[in-house]
Parts: sequence; C-alpha cells; structure tokens
Amino acid sequence: MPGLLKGGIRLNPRTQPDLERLKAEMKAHAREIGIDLVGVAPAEPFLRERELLEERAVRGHGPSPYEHPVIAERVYPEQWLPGVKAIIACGISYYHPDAPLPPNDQRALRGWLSRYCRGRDYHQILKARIEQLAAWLESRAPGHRHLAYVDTGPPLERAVAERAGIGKFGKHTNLITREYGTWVFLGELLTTLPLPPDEPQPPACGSCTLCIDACPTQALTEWRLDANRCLSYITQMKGIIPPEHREAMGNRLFGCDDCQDVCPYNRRARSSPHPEFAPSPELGWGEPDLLKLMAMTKGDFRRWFLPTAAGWRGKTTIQRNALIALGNSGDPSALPALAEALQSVSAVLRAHAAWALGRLARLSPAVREDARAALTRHAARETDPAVLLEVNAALESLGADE
Ligand code: B12
Ligand code: SF4
Ligand code: SF4
Repeated sequence: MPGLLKGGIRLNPRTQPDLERLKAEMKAHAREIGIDLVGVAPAEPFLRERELLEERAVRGHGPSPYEHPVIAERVYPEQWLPGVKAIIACGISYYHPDAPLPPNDQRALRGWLSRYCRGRDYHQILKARIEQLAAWLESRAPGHRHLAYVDTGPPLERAVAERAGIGKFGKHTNLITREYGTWVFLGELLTTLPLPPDEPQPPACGSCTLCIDACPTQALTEWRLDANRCLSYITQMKGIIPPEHREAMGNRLFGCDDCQDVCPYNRRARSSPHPEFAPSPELGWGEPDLLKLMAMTKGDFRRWFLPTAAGWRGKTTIQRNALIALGNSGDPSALPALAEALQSVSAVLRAHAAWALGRLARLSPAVREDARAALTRHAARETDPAVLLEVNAALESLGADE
C-alpha cells in the first residue's frame, strides 16, 4: 500500500515525479535541520573502489587501523541494509576562520589543532541530524527502512558523497564541494526508498599539484594517500612516534590540514554557519597553550578535549604530541616542563620528553648544558629499555653537534 505524503500527495514508488518531489522536500528539510549538503547515490556496489582498496593494500598504504578492515564488506551496500535502494549522502560544513588571539595570550608557547577538532565532535552532531532526517522520511513515506552512518561504519564516505554529486575527489583524496571546499564532514543514510539519484560532479584539479608539493611527509601522490606517512594518522597513533616523523610534526597536536590549506578550492570556501564547530576558547581557539597542556589534570582533559574529535585517543596522546611541539619550538622557556616530564609515570611521555630535550637543545644552544644535565641524571635511574634508548639517543645527538 503506497504511503500518503502530507499535503495529499500519494507516494507510489513507481511514480518518478512523486519521488523527485519527495527528494526536493527532503533536501529542503535537511537544510532546515542543519545538514548543509545532501545528494542521492544509487546503492550499486562500489566496484571501482574495491579495485582501489585492493591495489592500496598491495602497496602497503592501508588499511589504516581507523577504518573498517574487510574490503569485501565495504563495497556492497546490500550487506549494510538488505533491500537498500538509495544512499542519501550528507555533508556538514565546519570551517571557522582563525580568530586573532587575545593580547594577553599572544606570548604563550602554542600547539596547533586541526580545524576538524577545534569545536564540538561532529560524530554525534551529524548522526543525530541524519537520524532526524530518517524520522522525517518515515513520516512522509512510511514503511521503509533506514540506516545512518557517520565515519565509523563500513561505507567509503567520500566515494558515496562523490557518487551522490555533493563533491568531487581532489588529488589530496579529500572531497571538494562547491560551497564549502573540503571543510565538510560526511555521513549517510541508507534507505529502502527508491529515491532518484543525483548526477556526479566533473573531476577537479587539472595540472595542479599544490597539495602534493605542500605535504610535509610526502604522503601524497595523485589521488592516493599513504596513511602510514600522513601526519593526521601519526598524531593520532598510540605509543612511540617513529623518530623520522617527529620534526615534521612541528607543533601539531591532532590532525593536519596542510594539503587542504593550500587547495585553491578552499580560497572561496564559505564559513560554517554552525557555532558548535567554532574553536573552543578553552583550547586557545585551536592553538592551545602547550605548558597548560603539560599541567593538565584528568578533569581538565575531560572538560577540554572529550567534547571534541581530538579526545578519543586520551590525555597521554595529546601530552606526547605537546612534548614534541615543545622540543620543536626551540624556545628555552620549554626546558623546565620537558625536564619535569622526564619524571612522568608514563613511559611514552618520558621517551618523548627525552627526544624533545635533545631537539630543544640543538635548536637553542643556550639550554644545551641544562638539557644534557637533566638527561644524564635521568639515564642513571631509567629502568624502561625503550625510554633509555631515547635518552641515550638524545645525549648522543647533543654530543655529536658540539
Ligand atoms: C581511515 C580514515 C583516515 C585515515 C586514513 C585516510 C586514507 N585516505 O586512507 C587518516 C587518519 C590518515 C585520515 C586523515 C584525514 N581524514 Co579521515 N577518514 C578515515 C575514514 C574513517 C576511512 C577512510 C578510508 O576508508 N580510506 C580508504 C581510502 C582508499 O579511501 P578514500 O579516502 O575514500 O580514498 C578514495 C580516493 O583515494 C579515491 N581515488 C583513488 N584513486 C583515484 C583516482 C581518481 C582519478 C579519483 C577521482 C579518485 C581516486 O578513491 C578512494 C576510495 O573511495 C573516513 C570515514 C569513512 N568511513 O569513509 C574518514 C574521512 C575520510 N576523513 C575525513 C577527514 C576530515 C580527514 C582529515 C582531513 C582530518 C585531518 N584534518 O587531519 C585527514 C585528511 C588526510 C587526507 N589527505 O586524506 C573526512 C573526509 C571529509 C572530506 N571532505 O573529504 C571523513 C569522510 C570522515 C567524515 N565522516 O567526515 N582519515
Ligand atoms: S593531512 Fe598533512 S600529512 Fe596528511 S596528506 Fe595532507 S598534508 Fe600530508
Ligand atoms: S591542491 Fe590542487 S591538486 Fe590538490 S586537490 Fe586542490 S586543486 Fe587538486
């Protein structure tokens, strides 16, 4: 029995004009509830993507630990929702321009948070809105099934969004949209309602290679990313950061935006209308005070980071990255915090404090003797072999530079 649309429109799944009209109304409603971009993709298997994922696994560039591990489960929408007829791709914009720091904050040693984790965590916000959209669809066309995903499910969200026409792939592998550039979060609603699909957009980029040239770790080749080299991945990994990536991290605390910052499509990107993604003042408007982070309590961490997308890897991950940033700062005032972190109960923090002391002293010869003394004292009492290795490497690097 066909459902009845409000306003007296009878919905017959075989009648295209009704479904076109429902789609237009659905898009208007999505914008009303704070979803900026909506497109509809056919629910056919993602066979091109299957080949790309297989080829990527052979190259050793993925899968990264943050994605669904089984390729065959990522490419057949029918496995996610039996009877699926369409995928509604959703995008929500998050770009807020950098605010000038208040004058009394300008002298602090600062870290840097990627734009996607400066405000509230998008996962819950976007998922709740997509579920609201599902409820609206159910009220308009009862009897259909829906399933929402944001980030953590099997769908390849950029490929879904590309197929639904809300953007196109850039060579940096991010989805570029006309209105908001790359600064959009993605999610989707699978539905058994046979909504008519939208048209994909023409390809981007031409002969441009700005993002590839700007990548600090050479993680990019055209349309391909080596996740193991990407600083977004590296800043989020647990444990010891491979030494060859520590200098390139600069003052990054979580994520990396370099390939997006240089992309010409982002020059005319509109700012986000959503205040929930505005940078949090408690996190220094995206550039937190590093010394404050080193003194952060568990309670501070819960209040400052857990509401954002930078909280899920825990306090030690943020403080480890802050130690690397302090070392890379070359600022002598970082020395006491680094020496203190050598006494931390966390072996990961002690290891990175040792590296950071070596790095700081190489950049700032004025603190060389104090750094060397702190490292030498610590070498005598360190019991963890991995940390001792870092302490000795730091001492050696100071000796070699003399
Ligand atoms: C795992 C993951 C990561 C990993 C690995 C990413 C990777 N590319 O392998 C790491 C931690 C590195 C990462 C980083 C980032 N991520 Co991420 N990530 C994911 C996640 C969970 C899975 C991605 C995945 O499966 N990748 C596998 C690769 C092969 O697929 P792909 O990224 O879609 O790549 C496609 C292109 O390479 C394309 N392609 C390949 N060859 C060719 C050739 C041509 C000609 C063309 C046109 C296309 C093309 O096809 C591939 C398959 O679709 C998704 C959410 C999801 N479920 O999809 C978010 C997601 C992709 N990430 C997102 C974001 C915001 C980021 C960062 C910007 C965060 C940051 N600022 O630090 C960076 C961007 C780094 C970059 N340059 O890509 C957004 C993307 C938004 C957008 N506008 O594109 C997503 C969709 C999360 C979300 N729900 O919003 N991410
Ligand atoms: S996010 Fe940073 S490290 Fe990763 S590909 Fe882009 S520029 Fe390179
Ligand atoms: S920077 Fe240039 S090559 Fe890279 S995605 Fe943007 S337009 Fe394409």
